Amino acid sequence: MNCIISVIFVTFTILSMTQVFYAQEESSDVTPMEKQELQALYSTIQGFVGDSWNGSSLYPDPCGWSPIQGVSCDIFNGFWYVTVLNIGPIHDNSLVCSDEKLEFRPEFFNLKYLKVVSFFNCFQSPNSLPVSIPTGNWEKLSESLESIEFRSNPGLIGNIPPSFGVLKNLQSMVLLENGLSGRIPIEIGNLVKLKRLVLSGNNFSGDIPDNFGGLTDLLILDFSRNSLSGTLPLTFGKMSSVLKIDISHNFLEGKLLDEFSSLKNLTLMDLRNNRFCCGLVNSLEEMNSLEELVLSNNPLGGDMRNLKWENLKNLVILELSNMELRGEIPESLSELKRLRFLGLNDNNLTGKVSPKLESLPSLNALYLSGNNLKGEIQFSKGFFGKLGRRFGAWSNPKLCVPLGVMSSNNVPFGVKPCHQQDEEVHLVKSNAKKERKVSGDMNMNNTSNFIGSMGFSSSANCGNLWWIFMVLGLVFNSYIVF
Ligand SMILES: *[C@@H]1O[C@H](CO)[C@@H](O)[C@H](O)[C@H]1NC(C)=O
Ligand SMILES: *[C@@H]1O[C@H](CO)[C@@H](O)[C@H](O)[C@H]1NC(C)=O
Ligand SMILES: *[C@@H]1O[C@H](CO)[C@@H](O)[C@H](O)[C@H]1NC(C)=O
Ligand SMILES: *[C@@H]1O[C@H](CO)[C@@H](O)[C@H](O)[C@H]1NC(C)=O
Ligand SMILES: *[C@@H]1O[C@H](CO)[C@@H](O)[C@H](O)[C@H]1NC(C)=O
Ligand SMILES: CC(=O)N[C@H]1CO[C@H](CO)[C@@H](O)[C@@H]1O
Repeated sequence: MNCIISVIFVTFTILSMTQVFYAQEESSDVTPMEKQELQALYSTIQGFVGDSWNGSSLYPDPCGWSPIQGVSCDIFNGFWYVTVLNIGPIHDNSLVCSDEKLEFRPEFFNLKYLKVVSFFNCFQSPNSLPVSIPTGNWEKLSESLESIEFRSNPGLIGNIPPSFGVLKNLQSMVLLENGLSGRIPIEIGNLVKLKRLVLSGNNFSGDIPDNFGGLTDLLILDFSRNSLSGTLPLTFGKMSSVLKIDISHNFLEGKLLDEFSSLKNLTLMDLRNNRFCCGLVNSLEEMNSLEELVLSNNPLGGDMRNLKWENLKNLVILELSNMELRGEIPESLSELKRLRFLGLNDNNLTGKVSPKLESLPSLNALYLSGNNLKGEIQFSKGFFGKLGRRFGAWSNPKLCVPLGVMSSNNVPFGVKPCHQQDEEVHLVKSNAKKERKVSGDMNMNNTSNFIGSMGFSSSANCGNLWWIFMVLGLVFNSYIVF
């Protein structure tokens, strides 16, 4: 018995010894790593996760048999080098930043083959432990670095260092939702290989530099949710390959550019919540690839009919609310067969609502509220049914819906029935005393409809309750009268 156990034990020992030997042989012969590179990696990580992290004991062979989550390596000239460094809680066993002292150690810049670096949820305390992006030494990474990302780091403050301009192989710069501020350095315009430039959700201020037109490979430009001001640089039109431009939620002003017409591949343009003025420009209708055009909340003004909307055949979302637009809603909108969302609310649009809009096969949200539209909305019950609460037309005093729709389950919120209006118009012509009386009665008889139109109609159970409210209202009214 004992003997068998011993034999098994010895066999196991021999087996595991071979394995250790084999592993050591592999790590020394097949995956050598320069000592300087190894130390640079440990020290860099320690700067972010804290001194208690002992890399050499936890991960003696980080590019070989003891990999670190978030770190990748590659072989150059027969040695392993770190190419990817991701810090932050992405996976369960990711490197997580310390909540005490955090720093960029100078050794970070010795990782000379570093291609991709990212910091997510790392620098958290803008008040007690703010950290800034180092200003020097980036030239050491200028050949290698292709992607740099700081995302959700409220404790990362200060400016974008102008020395980022040396990172000439950079293809992606994402500085999303940090505490960064100051101007966007003009040097960023030198990074001609950039495909993605995201500076959203910081507090950058000042102008957009006027040399960004040189970024001819750029696909995504997102400067949204900052404090940028000034006008759009004319060179924007030179970013001919760009797919998405989002500069919403800033203080940008001036005219929309004629140069937009060169942006033939643009699928998204979001300029909402700025101070753009001076009307819709015809260059908009030349961006044939546009799928989403969002210009809302700008004092733009102008007449929608000046554009050939039918040219924007790919449009899926058209959001033009709160822009001081005048004139009638152009019928050409009904040629945008892919349109799913049309927001024209809170403008000064006049005239009738074209029944042709119903023919848009994909439309499932239509907002017309807060305008000066008039007449009968000639959509079918089925259309109102399809849109439900995604149809808005309230606050158009002269607009009404046919009685037939009023009796259905999808009475549009806050729009009165046409019949009542006609009655009133008719009654105005008869004597005033009678009118007031009769019209008062009529209003009472139709109150249920009015309430229905305020959006409560769907809850049939409330019917009784509303009746009680109406009776109470009657009593209350009589009380006041007497
Ligand atoms: C880290 O671990 C190594 C090997 O286990 C040990 O020699 C060294 O003293 C440790 N360093 C620190 C700072 O604890
Ligand atoms: C953003 O920057 C502007 C201009 O520098 C400043 O006035 C404003 O207070 C800042 N906003 C925040 C939220 O820090
Ligand atoms: C626009 O997109 C097309 C198709 O994806 C591509 O072939 C073309 O090169 C792009 N144009 C520019 C200017 O990048
Ligand atoms: C809307 O347009 C009408 C008619 O052009 C004009 O009288 C009115 O002042 C405008 N309202 C606003 C808020 O601009
Ligand atoms: C309102 O309803 C009452 C009771 O059903 C009816 O007597 C009255 O004529 C109606 N008023 C009008 C204006 O139709
Ligand atoms: C839907 C509905 O009941 N509407 C009524 C509103 O009041 C007028 C005149 O009193 C009636 O003819 C409608 O039937």
